[in-house]
Amino acid sequence: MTKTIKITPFADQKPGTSGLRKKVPVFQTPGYTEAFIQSIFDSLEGYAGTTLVIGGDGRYYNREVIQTAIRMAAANGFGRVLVGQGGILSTPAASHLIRKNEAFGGLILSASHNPGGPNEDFGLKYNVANGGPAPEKLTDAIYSRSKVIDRYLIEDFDDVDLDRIGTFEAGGMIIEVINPVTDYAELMETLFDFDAIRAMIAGGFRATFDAMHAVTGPYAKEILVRRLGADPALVLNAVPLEDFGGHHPDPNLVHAKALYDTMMSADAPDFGAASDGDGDRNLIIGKGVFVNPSDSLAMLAANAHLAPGYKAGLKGIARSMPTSGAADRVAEKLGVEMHETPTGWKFFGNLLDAGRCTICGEESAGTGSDHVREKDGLWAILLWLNILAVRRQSVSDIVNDHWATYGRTFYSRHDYEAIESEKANHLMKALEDRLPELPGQSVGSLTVERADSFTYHDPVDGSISRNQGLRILFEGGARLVFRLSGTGTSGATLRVYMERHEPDPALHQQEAQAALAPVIEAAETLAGIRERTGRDAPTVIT
Ligand code: G16
Repeated sequence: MTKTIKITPFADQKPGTSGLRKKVPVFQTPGYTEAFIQSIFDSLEGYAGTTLVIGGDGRYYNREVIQTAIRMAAANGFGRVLVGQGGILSTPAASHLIRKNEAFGGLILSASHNPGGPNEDFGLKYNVANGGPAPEKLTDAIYSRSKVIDRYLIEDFDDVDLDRIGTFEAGGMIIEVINPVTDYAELMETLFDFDAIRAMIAGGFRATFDAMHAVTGPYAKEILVRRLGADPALVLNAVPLEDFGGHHPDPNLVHAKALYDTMMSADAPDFGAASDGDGDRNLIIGKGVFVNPSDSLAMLAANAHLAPGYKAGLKGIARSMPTSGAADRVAEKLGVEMHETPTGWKFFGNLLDAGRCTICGEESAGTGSDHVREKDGLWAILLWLNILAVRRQSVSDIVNDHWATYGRTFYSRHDYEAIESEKANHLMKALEDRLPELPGQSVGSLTVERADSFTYHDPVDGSISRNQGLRILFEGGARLVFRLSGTGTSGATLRVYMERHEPDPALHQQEAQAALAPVIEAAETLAGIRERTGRDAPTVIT
């Protein structure tokens, strides 16, 4: 029976860079989760009788919200839901399922790389029929609706057994509990040369993967171990846990330090990789060499034609604005379009749908292609493996060769996490106010050429997104970007992105922080980070 439950709206349901992310106790506030889900449904049109995909990264509270979402989908008139067994679906697998089944959309329950547990983070986002995150127009509509919503609809039936694969009927709706891995693994087989990768591994190539106790464990076991023959002992932390074993499932050099240390040791495997909470991010480390995500995007784009799914070449490349310009040089050489979008995978959707780009990437450890409409951690790892199998060179050789061809773009991001929102806003405002007077000014050894607040004009639908980060471009091509993260759940996170291109191969082996020292100094001089935030050093340097 459908029940209509009265509620008072919540003022804080504004989706961020990737859906709504809050602490678990906030989502547990009576009516909170329901109000947000109903605001999503109320912002959609024409879904009666259609299919909705539901799944999450397995974090604490995942199962409870999935039961609520299923009951609400039934009450609101969906005809069928597809839900991953155990409530599990990686974000790219969910994107693929939406596309493959021509679903109306999907609810993805994840706070990505943020920690999980009773007092940690939870998240909820809606993906549209192309499999990608809801565009800004829709997230704005959801937020507007959430401010006035006064009721939600829910069916009254027993919990669905999420652990049993099968088809059930409840509340007038079909519920299919499906294997979360099978369809995704099949898609990967169509894109990559599994025989070549299998032969490389059989020949003694050692690949290790850290699933960080997050969603990719089952995917890695099926694809890397069962289908490609990788040593199961080298697939680490493969059991998804509600609290990710107490760690941050964030594949960076801080939270995947054990993997990094292994890869820097004398008897390191040939290839090391990790993914995040919901399986859309990737970390790539060769023996003795970390590949920064901006470089990884450029290297994957330059070599993608070596994999069967991309042998026809690329239609174009897209990157988020704060991502380094390394990929631009590849696009130029290939003679294909290059697009610069705001941070957030949702901005790639239109370009991919319109066939304006094939590969996209972000500095925040995300790379993907037009096979789905999300970034895809295992996809990036498999593309690297495919390239390694064809080129028969080490990661380090491929990296050095790329730099020799295109020059090296030194790149780093400094994060100042959980600073007071007011302080962060003041810092950004003060810097923005100064932008018009900066061109021509010297900052240490650098001279400002141009400074602006990034505005994106979507070439496909003409929409305009303003205030997407402050850019300071120096003569000679060095660049500094400031923006506030849209994914944190406590206070504000200031991100400062630095880059500098170095054409001379004799200077390519410098350490990134040293190579970027003048740009790092300029960041402090221009924004007064220490004084304004009270922080002496960044929380995380990547
Ligand atoms: C999300 C978005 C990405 C974005 C990243 C960081 O990733 O999907 O597009 O680059 O957040 O965003 P911010 O700098 O605003 O924190 P994920 O993996 O968290 O879903």
